Order: sequence, then structure tokens, then C-alpha cells
Amino acid sequence: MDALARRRSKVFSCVQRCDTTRIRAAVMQARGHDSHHLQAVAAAFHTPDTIESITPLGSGNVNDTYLVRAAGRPTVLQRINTQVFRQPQLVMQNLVSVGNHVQARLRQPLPALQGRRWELPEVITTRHGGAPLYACSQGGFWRTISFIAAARSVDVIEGPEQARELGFGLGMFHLLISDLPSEQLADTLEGFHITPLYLEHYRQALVRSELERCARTDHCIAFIRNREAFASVLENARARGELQLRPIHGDPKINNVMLDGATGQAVGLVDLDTVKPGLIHYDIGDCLRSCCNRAGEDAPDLEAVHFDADLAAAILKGYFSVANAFLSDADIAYIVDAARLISFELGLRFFSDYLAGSTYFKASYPEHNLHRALVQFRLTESIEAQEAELRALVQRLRRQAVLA
Ligand code: GN1
Ligand code: MG
Repeated sequence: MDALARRRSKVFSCVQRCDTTRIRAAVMQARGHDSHHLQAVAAAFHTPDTIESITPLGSGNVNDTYLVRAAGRPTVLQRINTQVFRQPQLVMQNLVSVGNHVQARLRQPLPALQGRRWELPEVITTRHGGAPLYACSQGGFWRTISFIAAARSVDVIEGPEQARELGFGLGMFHLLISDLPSEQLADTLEGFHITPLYLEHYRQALVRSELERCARTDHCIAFIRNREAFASVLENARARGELQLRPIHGDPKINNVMLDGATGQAVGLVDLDTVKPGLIHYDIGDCLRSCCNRAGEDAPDLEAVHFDADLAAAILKGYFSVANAFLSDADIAYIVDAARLISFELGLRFFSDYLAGSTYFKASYPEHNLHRALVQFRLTESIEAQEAELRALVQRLRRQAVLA
């Protein structure tokens, strides 16, 4: 067993008998982020005696994230997962490019904002050397970014009003980056969201995997086999020239939209590591799949997983209120495919990672990524079952947006 697998199995054996706090402590320890270590890393960005607290933040599956309070101000400390983002310098370069571009746009009048505030996480450099990244002697690249004040994010949607805000937030983000020149964006994660490539990766993982098959894995294998042709739906549309590449967020899932603590209005998107040219459909699909499944990505009961069309309507209303002007009829025609595809793709990615030993997505127990895959496949089925109604809904909302 290699060192990583040993550390993992230590975490897993703990998971079976511990409560959540102890699991989190064990996970942190297994990654080597004990409090002394975190304190030392945070001190690269903040004067040590001003640091008041460091606490885990959010539920990201890739980077490790902490809220650091220093000198009365909250900031976000993150260890960039270099297994995923091989060139963290490029991630930071993009963050600066996006930040500069959006700040410049926000200095011009922007009626679509309707007077609300809009913020972006800003890079806070190291105390010595003013660098955007801190390379820790124990390994790992760390960064500090600003925390959007007086705002919160949610893991599970609370209602249609909020859904509308989540859609508005994505539309506003797309509008703000729509004229960001693509040469200013490095590709931080090659192949990200190219579903046929994930399919290829899955085939290899399946051949290599030494896992014992069971009813659940057989279900996943058959599920994927039945949708192999569908996996190319967006990429084929792009190849035919029906859909075009534009700057996208890449990961606009529900909890990456910040909502004002008092008004509930969307005030910014965070987690900008995957901003790059892509199809806006990846974003629309990801927003829909993560918001319209009220049971969540870890739903304990698969039967409870359902794609809520009313929430989808509210999200698209919010999105179209900003984005309608820059959406072509072809863009509209692929929205339902996008929701179905991105749910399927995420299931495929979770399942491939399970087959490969969960090296990409953090897992809290050995079959975590298998269960996550089953949840996404269930969601895909729910979208498929409602396909005709959803297509009619999208067309109706488009007509309303055109008339508005
Ligand atoms: C990962 O790390 P997090 O939670 O922000 C993943 C997304 C998935 C998401 C599913 C770079 O995002 O693509 O949709 O998990 N990010 C990357 O929860 O792979
Ligand atoms: Mg992310």
C-alpha cells in the first residue's frame, strides 16, 4: 500500500466509528493540515499575532479550503490540489485576468445589475515577496483570496425566489466575462467538460480496475453503455458550428453563487479556477443539475433524487433576464440536453474515479464516489423522463423573455 492509500485507509477506518467533527479532523490530519501547519501557512499571508481563527470552509471536492480570521477580517485560505490543477501558477494568472476584466466592466454603467453590488474574490499576496502563491516546505501550493462580505452560499436550494437569483447570478457572470479575450485565459484543466474524453477515460479505468463487480457497478456500466452516443451531443453541435466557445465559469454549482446575507440577491460567483473558453451550456447544465436536485449530491435515498422542473423554470427566468440578448436559438435548443449531459457527465466522472481508487474527488468512505455516481445517474433519468415538458418549458420561457 503506498503512502496515500495508507493515509486514506486510516481516514476510512475512522469514518466507520467517528462523528462528523472527528472525521473532519482525521481528514485534515491525513492531508497533513494540522493546526500548527495551517497556522504557519496562514502566517505567510497575515501577521501571525493577528490570526484569530482558522476553520474549514465549504464542501469542495478538490481543493482544501479554510476561513481565516485575521485582524478582524475574514479571508479564504486554499490549498490548490495539484493532482487536478497541475500548474497552479496558471490558475492564479487567470484569477487576476478575470478580476481585472470584471473590475473594469463594473466601473462602467451596467443597467442589468439593477443597482445591486457585485463582487469577486481578490488575490491577497504573501507578506514577503508579494507572491500570489505560497509554496509550503511540506509540499503544496497555498493561496489567500478575499471573502465576499455579508454573503452566504447554500448547498441545497431553499425555494423558487432563490432559484431565480442563482440563475441571475450565472447570467450576470456570463455577461461580465463575455468580452474577456480568450488569449488572456490559460487552460488550467485540459479536457474539462469534454464529455467524450471522460468516456474514453472511463473505458480505460474500467479495463484497469481491479474492483469486484456488484449490482451497483453493473448498473453504472449498463447506464453508461446506453448513453455512449449521447455523450457527444454538445461537442457535435460545436463541431457543426451550432454552438460557439465563449468564456465560462466551468463550475457554477449551487454553492459557488454568493447570496447577500440580508436581501438574498446574488452578489458574485466564487471558485474561479476553471474559468476558460468553453460552451456556456456546461455552465447552464451544471447550475441546473446542482440546483434542481433538492436531495443533494450525497442524497442518502436514491429514490428521493428528482429533477425539479419548477426550480429549473425559476433558474432559467433569472438567467434569461440577463442573458436572453446573447443567446441564439441554437443555444436555447440545447439547454435541456445540457442539463441531462452534465448530470450524466458528473456521474461518469464520479464512477471513473471510484474505479480508479478515488484519486480525484475527495471521498469520506470507500464507496462514496460510487454512491455519488448513482445519484447523478438517477438525476439524469429524471431529466430524461421529463424531456418533452422541459423542452416546452424552455421554449415558453424564451418567448416570455423576448417579449419582456
Ligand atoms: C468539483 O471542488 P468542487 O466541489 O468545487 C469539480 C466539479 C464538480 C463538483 C461536484 C475542478 O468541484 O467539476 O462538478 O466537484 N471540480 C473540478 O461537486 O473537477
Ligand atoms: Mg470547484
